[in-house]
Amino acid sequence: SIEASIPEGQRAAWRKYSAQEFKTKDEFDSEVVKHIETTLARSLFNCDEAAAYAGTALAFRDRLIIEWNRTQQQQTAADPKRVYYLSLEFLMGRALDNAMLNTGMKNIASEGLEDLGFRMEDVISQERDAALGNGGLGRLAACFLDSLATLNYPAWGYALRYRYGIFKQEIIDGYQVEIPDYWLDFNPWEFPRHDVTVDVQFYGNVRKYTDGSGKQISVWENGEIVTAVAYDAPIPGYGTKTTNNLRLWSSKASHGEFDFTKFNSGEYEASVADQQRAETISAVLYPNDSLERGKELRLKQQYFWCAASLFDIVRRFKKSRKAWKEFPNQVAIQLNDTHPTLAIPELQRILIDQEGLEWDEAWSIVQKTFGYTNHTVLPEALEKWSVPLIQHLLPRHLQIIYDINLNFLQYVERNFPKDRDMLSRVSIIEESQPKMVRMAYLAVIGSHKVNGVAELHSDLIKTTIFKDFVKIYGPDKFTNVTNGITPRRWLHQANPRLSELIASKLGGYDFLRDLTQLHKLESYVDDKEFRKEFQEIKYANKVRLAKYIKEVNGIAVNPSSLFDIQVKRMHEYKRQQLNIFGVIHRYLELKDMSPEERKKVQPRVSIFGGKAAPGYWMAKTVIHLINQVSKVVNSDKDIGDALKVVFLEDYNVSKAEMITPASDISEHISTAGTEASGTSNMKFVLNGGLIIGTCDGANIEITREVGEDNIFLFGNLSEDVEDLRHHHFYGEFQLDPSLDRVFKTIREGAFGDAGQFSALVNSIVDHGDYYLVSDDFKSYLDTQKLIDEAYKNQEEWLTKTITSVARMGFFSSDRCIDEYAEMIWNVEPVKVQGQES
Ligand code: F58
Repeated sequence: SIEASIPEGQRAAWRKYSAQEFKTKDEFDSEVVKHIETTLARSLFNCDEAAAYAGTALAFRDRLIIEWNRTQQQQTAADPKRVYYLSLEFLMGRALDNAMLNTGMKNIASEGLEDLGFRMEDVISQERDAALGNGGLGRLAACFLDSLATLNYPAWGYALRYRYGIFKQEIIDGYQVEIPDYWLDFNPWEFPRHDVTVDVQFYGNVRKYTDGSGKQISVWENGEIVTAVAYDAPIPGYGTKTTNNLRLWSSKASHGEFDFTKFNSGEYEASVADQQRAETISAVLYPNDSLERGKELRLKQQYFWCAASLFDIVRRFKKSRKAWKEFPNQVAIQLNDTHPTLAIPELQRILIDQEGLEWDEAWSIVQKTFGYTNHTVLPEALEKWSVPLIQHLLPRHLQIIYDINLNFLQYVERNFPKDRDMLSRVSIIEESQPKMVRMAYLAVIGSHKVNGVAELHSDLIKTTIFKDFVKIYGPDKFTNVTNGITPRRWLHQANPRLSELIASKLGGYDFLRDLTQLHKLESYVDDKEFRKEFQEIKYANKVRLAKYIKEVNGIAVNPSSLFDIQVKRMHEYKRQQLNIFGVIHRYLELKDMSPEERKKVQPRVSIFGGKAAPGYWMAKTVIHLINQVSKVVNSDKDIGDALKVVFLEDYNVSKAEMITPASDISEHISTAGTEASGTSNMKFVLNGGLIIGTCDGANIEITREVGEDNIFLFGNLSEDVEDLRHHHFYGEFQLDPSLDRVFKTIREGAFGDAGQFSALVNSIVDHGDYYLVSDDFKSYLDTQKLIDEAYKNQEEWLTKTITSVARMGFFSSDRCIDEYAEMIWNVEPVKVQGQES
């Protein structure tokens, strides 16, 4: 063993002084004070909340790194098959609360902080979010890391260490303004590994020659080198000793700071420019949640990250000195969407150009190694890169992609000799001007499994974008893994009182590791005391949100109103416009009523939140309209509490933790067939809110689990979307009178300059209503009516919400990860032992 190589005396010294995890309140306090006084050079006399946060975070960071080290040592010794989750985005949010809860030390820390004169909540709220993601895709990756560690899977996440995460959103005069999110000022959760670096090549040319044995050799040379430096972030599991690793790559110039040769010869600016160009690669997260096409820097990010990660993975594999054919038995790589697809030609390149394997042998290893998760069927979001760009940036990879394509098309031709069109349909290369590489096809061809993220979505990809590939490979290559969410963050952390109430009935917190146990709550549906507490918790969560709204927006909302929430990225397919048109309709109806009638109406607060991609003009227009409606409605004396409209700025993970538990109704109202899954729908129901939704994404599985009586579904079905769009195209439709009235009101300038909203209205009236807002409007309004009525019967409402919570066990990301592990990765957990054992 490794231990035996170290003399006993040294071993004893190391063991004696080896770092220990704090176990008691006093030990915790001693760590915090030590960090405040030494690491931070502060004292009792100048310790503010920020310093208290820093001290606490550093104490927990030490603790995590002890467990991290132990985990890595034991996993190295066991040398099991590992999972590598490649995702350009990890929307982690805050880490401290999560670390405290997952290690089970939050109570001790709370008491400790109190001794030192601080309140836990204030300390927690000092932390900025790690916002390395756009939306659902990035947050899913973060939930998966939590589940992988909790379930003891030996797993690594790989991503980029962006200097700027998703922008901070400010609303100024009703418009979105983007502020850069520089988040690295103080980040106690990362460990720079200046000794773990990878040199990554770009540009250059390929030289071919034939070696002595007649073998064709390709050498990629004369390129530009950029160095990747690893930064590691520990990922603690809940109630386990496993602490996994998220490795983020940062780019820097390969010659260190700046090039002194150039500098000394007077090329001062050029030498600094080189350095900056290298650092630019990992500088910023692209803020588009539906694709930005063709930006060279984005492609550079993708390759930089794939190359560094694969080098790291291969390096780790090679330490075990196993034969190459063992690679897929040691390594499973999951591609989170097509962003890491270059990892496929990169692994092929390493195997044939550097390790000397034959093409076929290498390709079989590649296919067994990769799995690909698709998150969208929207055509505009499917990634394509121009052939000339790839040729320029990655000349060797383009050759390999062409060879992959050639082999694949030959295979298709042999098997489908009668279908000539098939070849051009499935070719990785789209014969356009310029030619394009279809990344999703490359990902399908290079993987052994392809999965969608909810049942409807997985069915849709098989019948639309990947239809031909189902014929070619058979249906078994395609599968479904319905998304899930971690109950640690989205119940225990976001809603501690509800978590505690559940624990009190279920005999402890085991349900946080096995969420299906929630079903036992059904026997408390009629328990008076339980119901009362459940209801009180919801109310308290609404009070907390109301306070926040008052503080930030200056709007007074009544916590007894029905809280109707739609928070997610702003996008036409998600249809926030449908929601706000519905709000305008409600406003007009209220205005029509007499004061007496108005009093009988169920009061409602419509709450919106979400960022628009900076260049997405239509999404920004919807934000503006919401804010304008908010201004008019909230200041209308006739309306009072009957309707309030709120736009919460800068929606992010930590805000979601406060907002989610406060909903009565949340909206998941995408055009059927467009939202792959959605995951906030799950979070809202798990926290005792009901949802209004279309038959789309995971809404369908949620309905199956909670029962049709406990969800408000409306709208057209995905199978009818094509026909409906056709009708619009031929002008065969009648605008619903209520929607017509809403549009008239907007056009009359009731919400400010009508010109600002004309394109939005026209997209529906004149330009085909691609997202079918008009087709679903009536059904949406009718369903909102039902909700008003249902909410008036608070007892029944409560029964619905409790029953729903009890039936949400399926949606844990733990279930999801176990499915990936079994169906796609073929990996087993490795139990990490504690210090004493
Ligand atoms: C989301 N995709 C889906 N993409 O829209 C959502 O239905 C699903 O629940 C979630 O993935 C998890 O499966 C998504 O968030 C992005 O943000 C990409 C960012 C990079 C550019 C392309 C979109």
